[in-house]
Amino acid sequence: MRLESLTLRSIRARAVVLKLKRPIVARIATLPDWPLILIDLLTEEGVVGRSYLEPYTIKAMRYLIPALHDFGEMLKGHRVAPVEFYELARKSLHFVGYQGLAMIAVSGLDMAAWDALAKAARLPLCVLLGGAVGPVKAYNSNGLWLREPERLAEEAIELRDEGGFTGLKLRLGRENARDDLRAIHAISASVGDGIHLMVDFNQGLDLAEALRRCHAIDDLGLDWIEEPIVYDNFDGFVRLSSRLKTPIQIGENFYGVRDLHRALQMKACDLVMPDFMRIGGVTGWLRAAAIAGAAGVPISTHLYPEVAAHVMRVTEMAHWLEWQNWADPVLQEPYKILDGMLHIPDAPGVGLEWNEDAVAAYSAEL
Ligand code: SMN
Ligand code: MG
Repeated sequence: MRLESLTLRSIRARAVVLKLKRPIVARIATLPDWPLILIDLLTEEGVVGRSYLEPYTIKAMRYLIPALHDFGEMLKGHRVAPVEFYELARKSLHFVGYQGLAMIAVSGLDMAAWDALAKAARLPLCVLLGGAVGPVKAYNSNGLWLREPERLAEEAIELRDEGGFTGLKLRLGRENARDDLRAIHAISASVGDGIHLMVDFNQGLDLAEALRRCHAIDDLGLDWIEEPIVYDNFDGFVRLSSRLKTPIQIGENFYGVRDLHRALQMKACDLVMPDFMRIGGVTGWLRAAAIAGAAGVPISTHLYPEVAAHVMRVTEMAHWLEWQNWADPVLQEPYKILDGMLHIPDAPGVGLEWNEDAVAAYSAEL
């Protein structure tokens, strides 16, 4: 099959709501459920490109699904060309803004289009992008939420042993800073020295509090401190990064590549970790990764471990892949972790196929 013969027929977007094994308890929200939008990009030639979006709230799916269906109408009959789709879809929503929900919908389309293209070429996505199938270094982000510090010691061992991980992320931002310290100490003592520890405040602090609480954990050898303050306060992040020894990590709330560019120009952070539904899918990632590469800033991924693994294989300053496998219940072949490395299946595209029985079981009425 010649790639240019791939023609979009329609887009199908379905809502499912999964239960989390370890409910999210973060400073910003408590979430027992994990909603997903499953996207199928159907082509005239029979190839189906697949992606999913993780919009955090069930309500957000009410706005995103119609936008995805509108893209399908608009692009019907077009050759599947992800970069062109990206531009056309963005322009079609520019009156409501390039960021927020518009960017999330575009990102979902983009990831499905890249998957379709790689499937048509019968290549894993990372190979289509010029890389090779291989392992990707991952940390386990499946748990260590804001629970009682003493209970985290056992959970940390469980998480480490889920896949021989060498990195774990815990969440901070408890009412009392001393309880955060107890959590860090309990986890370090249980997993030992060889494990990298990242911490995430989930935007929970104001700047004054953040300065105080980040200084208090600055000598603990943490790999990074993530989002201590609200995501769009770049001036605040400049102050924090310039005063702390521990690297400041931001980026899961960059809406598009310009946010990353601006953060790096301002020296708002030491590390970046774009999220695929906000940076602009694969197209947005490739552009972001080029900027981080030129700036010499290590770049990690946020959620979407399957797509993340593929693009990390072609990312100059690839740092850590965030492993969380919350979409596994609806996947036919969940990705596997071995010795702390995520292994990309040697299959065409990204390698996402839906388990339709599970999709029916978790299907959500909106
Ligand atoms: C996070 C991810 C998903 C839900 C809540 C919080 C977190 C992370 O910010 O970086 O993993
Ligand atoms: Mg985070």
